[in-house]
Amino acid sequence: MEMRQVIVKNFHLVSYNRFNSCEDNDDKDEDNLANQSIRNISSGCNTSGSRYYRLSAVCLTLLCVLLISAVSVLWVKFNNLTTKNTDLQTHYSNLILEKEQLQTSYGNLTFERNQLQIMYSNLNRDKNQLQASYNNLTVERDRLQASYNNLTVERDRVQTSYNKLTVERDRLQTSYNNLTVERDRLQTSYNNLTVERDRVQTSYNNLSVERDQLQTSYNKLSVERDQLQTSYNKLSVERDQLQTSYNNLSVERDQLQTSYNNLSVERDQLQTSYNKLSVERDQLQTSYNNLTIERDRLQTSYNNLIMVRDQDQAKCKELANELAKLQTNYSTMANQKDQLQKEKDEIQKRLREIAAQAKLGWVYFSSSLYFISTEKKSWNEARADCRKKGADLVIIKTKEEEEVLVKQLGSDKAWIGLNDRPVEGTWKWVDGTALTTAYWAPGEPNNSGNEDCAELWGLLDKQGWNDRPCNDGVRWICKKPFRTSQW
Ligand SMILES: [Ca+2]
Ligand SMILES: [Ca+2]
Repeated sequence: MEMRQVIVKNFHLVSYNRFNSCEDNDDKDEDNLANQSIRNISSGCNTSGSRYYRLSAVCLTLLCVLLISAVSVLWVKFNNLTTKNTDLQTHYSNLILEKEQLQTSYGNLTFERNQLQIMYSNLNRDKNQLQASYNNLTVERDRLQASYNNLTVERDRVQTSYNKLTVERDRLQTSYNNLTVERDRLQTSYNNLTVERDRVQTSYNNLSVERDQLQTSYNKLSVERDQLQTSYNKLSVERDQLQTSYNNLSVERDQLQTSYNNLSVERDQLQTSYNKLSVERDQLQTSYNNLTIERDRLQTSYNNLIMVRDQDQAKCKELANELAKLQTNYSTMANQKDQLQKEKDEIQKRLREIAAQAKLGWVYFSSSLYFISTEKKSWNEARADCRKKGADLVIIKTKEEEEVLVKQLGSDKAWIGLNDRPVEGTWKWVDGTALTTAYWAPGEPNNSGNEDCAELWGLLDKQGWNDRPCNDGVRWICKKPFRTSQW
């Protein structure tokens, strides 16, 4: 219905425009065909108005019929389109539903695809692991195969060795059996030998006793042999003398032989004598040989004795030299002993003198004697007392001397032989020498109240020298050299 109202409205608008265009025909002359018609109509308007209106009404009627037909056609088409639109709407709804179903299916499929993807990844990883395991197993299998081959070879070799060892073992078993029999035999022999050894040991002990006895006898015989050797030497000399006599007699016998040539008996006798002499000669020859051997032995002993004697002589010379040295050392030590004895006597004498001085109150230190008074006097009176004692007030020259005097003085004060009375500030010792090394107490000398004489402080908190008015009464220290000659 709406579509129909729109179409009618458009038709009235077109008619109205056509009517307006008749009124404004002077202004509208662009389109050629329309302008021609309009000019014809305009010219008709001027000529015949009724005809124009009838023609217009016919045209309008025709136009209306035409429009109604068009509208009908359009209405039919619109209905068709509406039906199609409804169908399309239904179809669209179905499509939307299908799309949603497909969307759900797509989501399910995506989920399943993801799961499948994960499963695929897992399977791929498992596959890779299995592949790696397979590769490792392949390598392992190859290695085991190689090991198996090696073991097979080794087994064959071991089998061969086993066979050899079996044969060797059988051989060794046989040897072992033989050795067992041999061992039993040796054990028996060993037992017999043990018994024999004990018996031999006993015999050895007996023989040792006998050997000792024989050694004793041998020593006795050696002594006797030496005696016999002496006797033999004497007899040799006598034999030589007899030999000389015998030679003389032989000469005479030869002379007699000439005389007794005719006498066979004598010749036989002489022959007999000759034979005897031959025997005797042989004996003498034997004795001569023995003597030669004995002489060589004695010569060797003599040479050894000469060598020992030379060595002993050299030792004697060395001992003589050492004796001379010792004699010299002894003389030197004797002199030193005398010197030391003298020094000892001197020291003992000095000690006695020091002890005597100590009884008088003097103290010894480094070849000097010191007297520390118990009284208190002025510096002048103190010095006069020292001089009366053959000394003077102390002159301190070394740190050791200072320390000894401080120790002897104890916790007190005493005059020393130092003053600056002639020239203030110029300190001099009592022997006139200038002060070079001083041991003043801290802050001294200060000449506080005209202090011109020096005292020694042995106080616990103050040690050293102090200048002090000379008329003050304090203890004092005298010093004199220690000379033993004067005592
Ligand atoms: Ca002074
Ligand atoms: Ca002072």
